[in-house]
Amino acid sequence: MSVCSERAGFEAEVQLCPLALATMQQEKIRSSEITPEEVYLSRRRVLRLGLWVAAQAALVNGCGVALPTDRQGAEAGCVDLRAKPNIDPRPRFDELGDPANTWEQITTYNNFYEFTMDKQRVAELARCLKISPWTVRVGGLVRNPRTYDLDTLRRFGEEERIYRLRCVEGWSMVIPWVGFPLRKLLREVEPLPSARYVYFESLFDPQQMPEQNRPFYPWPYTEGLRLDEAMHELTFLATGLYGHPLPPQNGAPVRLVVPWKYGFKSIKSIVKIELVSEQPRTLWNTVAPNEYGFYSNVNPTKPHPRWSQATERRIGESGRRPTLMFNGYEAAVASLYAGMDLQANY
Ligand SMILES: Nc1nc2c(c(=O)[nH]1)N[C@H]1C(S)=C(S)[C@@H](COP(=O)(O)O)O[C@H]1N2
Ligand SMILES: [Mo]
Repeated sequence: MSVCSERAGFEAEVQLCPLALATMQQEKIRSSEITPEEVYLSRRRVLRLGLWVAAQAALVNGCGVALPTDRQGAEAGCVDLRAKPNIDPRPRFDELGDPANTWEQITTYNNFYEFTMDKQRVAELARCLKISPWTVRVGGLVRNPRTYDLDTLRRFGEEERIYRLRCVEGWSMVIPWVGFPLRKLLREVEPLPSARYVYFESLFDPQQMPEQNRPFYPWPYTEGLRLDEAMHELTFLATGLYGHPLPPQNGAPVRLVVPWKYGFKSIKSIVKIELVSEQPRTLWNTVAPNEYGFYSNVNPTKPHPRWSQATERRIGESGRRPTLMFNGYEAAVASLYAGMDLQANY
């Protein structure tokens, strides 16, 4: 299936962001409640829609909106979006037999709100993200606090994991990551007995990340796991994709992947990991605690307050497929939640 048909599907998708939804529904909001930011956003949305329609009419490239070449091409420190990486052509499948999504699909439909809420513009806006030098500071309640650079992270080895990624918005992909289990790193820093949670922080750099200059979200992007979740064999730190280094839009140079949880738990472009004793604050849980719980395990029987989670659209497929409990990883992870009420602890 081509990228064109995906664009059509995109319109049907719900959006993570409660603010964006408020914008779309603003006719329903009394005008006195509309802040200048919301009005601005809605104008931009209208403008963008206009551009999209114009581009469709012009049938640029047969289907897509062509980027001006200066936003695609090679310059120092930027990814050349026209250069297609050399990928081993053998088909890849997840353990349920579903084919991996293509490089093209995985790198052109992204959520990375520091850059934009427009999934199809993340690649373009993130392409000059400076990923070298890069350090990840690991500290808090550990015996051996340590700052890792990319070379020292590579010592943990590189293996491929083909995981499903299920976004809370109701779409999914199968992604062949490269990286290593987070627990290898955690074992090296040696959590103290008082450590019960792991806190993660993304890069905060408003010069590079335009949305961080706006007041909508409590930047930097933050996430958290219980220590036993973080130590689980499936919990992964990815540094690559399809055998290549991670592109900026997918969270270069290093991002978390927690395949049984909604995609937003898989925090990108990590600069800090801290072992802590109390459940840490996370961006989405701070913005809308009733919509985005700390656990956020994929659960088709627990609807999001604004939409059902029973089905999903696999990118590249038409129609919807049932969503699986724990995103299909139930046998591996259900024991982490033995005795827990999963409706209350969402
Ligand atoms: N720092 C940061 N991490 C993030 C996000 C984000 O906006 N910022 N989006 C999350 C969401 S909602 C999803 S679905 C996944 C998307 O990962 P992908 O673009 O590599 O598919 O990244 C997650 N990690
Ligand atoms: Mo997501």
